[in-house]
Amino acid sequence: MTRSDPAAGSVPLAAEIRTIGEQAGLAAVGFCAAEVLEPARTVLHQRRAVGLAGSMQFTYRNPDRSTDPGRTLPGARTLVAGAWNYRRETPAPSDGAGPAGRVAAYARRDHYAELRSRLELIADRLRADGHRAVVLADQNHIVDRAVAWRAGLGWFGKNANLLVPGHGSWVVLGVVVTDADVGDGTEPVADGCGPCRRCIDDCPTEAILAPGVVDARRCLAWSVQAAEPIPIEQRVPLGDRLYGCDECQDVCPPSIGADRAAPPPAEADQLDHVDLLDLLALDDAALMARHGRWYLAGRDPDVVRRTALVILGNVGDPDAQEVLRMLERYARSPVVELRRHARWSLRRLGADAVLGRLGPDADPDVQAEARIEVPKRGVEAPD
Ligand code: B12
Repeated sequence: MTRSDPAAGSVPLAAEIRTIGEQAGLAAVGFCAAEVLEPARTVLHQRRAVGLAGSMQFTYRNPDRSTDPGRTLPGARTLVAGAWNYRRETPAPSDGAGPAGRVAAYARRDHYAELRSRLELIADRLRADGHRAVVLADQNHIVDRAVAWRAGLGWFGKNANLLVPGHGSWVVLGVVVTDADVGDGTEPVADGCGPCRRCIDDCPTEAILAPGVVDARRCLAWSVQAAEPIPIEQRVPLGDRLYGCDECQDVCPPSIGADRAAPPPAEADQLDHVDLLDLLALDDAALMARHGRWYLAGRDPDVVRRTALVILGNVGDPDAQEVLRMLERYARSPVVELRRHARWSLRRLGADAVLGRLGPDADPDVQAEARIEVPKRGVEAPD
């Protein structure tokens, strides 16, 4: 429990760990006993059973494993949770740039690597005393938010995100699982949402079914990662989102307030917008070299291409020949999913001449989609 250092006196391990994390720049550090994570276990089983997980695997693949720290480290006694604030200044898009897709804030640089390296400092301190320590961040071994909540880092927002006082939900979360006994743990943080329900009301696809309950099948953050086609009813709400969706955080008063109270570091984001024509011109190897850090089902570069094709329909200039040429090229692809999304965008842009030249698609699913009306740009029904 304590470190014997004759010069410094005895510093409780918990305080020392907290100091190591905070001095390394973590937004919050806390700890709790390494017990089975209920209610997360029950919730995972229930949501999977009723289909809310869609085709997601992650922590849903084996809920009993991902809620039992002892399965990662036999003899685990303590979970140390850490939060890393990923909010950064976003430079204004440059004038005259081509159509671009937006990247959610957490995915603009490798914030998980930043978080992990800091948690490793804590793990190293524990190892120095002969303890075992395993760092996890966004892996499938443990439900990070459930640990962070227990460890007193923040409260569960109605959007299911964990909000850290002073930082909002602009944090990624990780855990050190250790067999060290760090102490009594930190008290959970009280709810900070009150009656607010902005995230529920403003979700573009009504994916938050009830406070804390996200239907992944409707969540744009999942639709842009999943193997399945982007559901047709989500393609207009997708807007210009290429990877991730921040809407339920962008409208969240404590998250907005956190930005105002403590402006994000001036260090610019690396990748807030991606030029779509540029991306769609890349071959597989070049595309994965740029974006392979993102989760794309099956590590399939066509997952991000298909999203880019839909965005071209939502934000591309209907009169720009380079946009129409790119969509036509993909509408002739041997890959049915690319043809499907390219055709949808040609219809969204009202590119009748190109569609006439293409004729009907050979695939029956794509033909069936052609019978569903696509809202043409500029003539969407008012809210
Ligand atoms: C699967 C997953 C997703 C899925 C499903 C999200 C979901 N809500 O479950 C998809 C792909 C949609 C997704 C999206 C995003 N994700 Co994600 N995702 C995960 C992953 C891999 C597992 C999450 C999980 O197990 N969920 C299952 C259920 C059990 O968890 P839960 O929804 O949190 O359930 C709790 C609440 O419902 C709460 N609860 C129960 N009853 C009630 C009642 C009330 C009133 C309330 C308020 C709460 C509440 O208790 C439940 C159990 O703990 C984790 C990484 C990890 N290994 O943990 C990252 C993780 C959750 N994702 C993260 C991020 C950043 C995101 C996005 C913001 C990314 C983006 N910008 O696009 C979005 C946010 C979407 C959202 N509003 O949830 C961060 C969250 C950080 C934070 N501050 O909370 C995590 C923790 C990754 C990390 N290590 O930092 N994600």
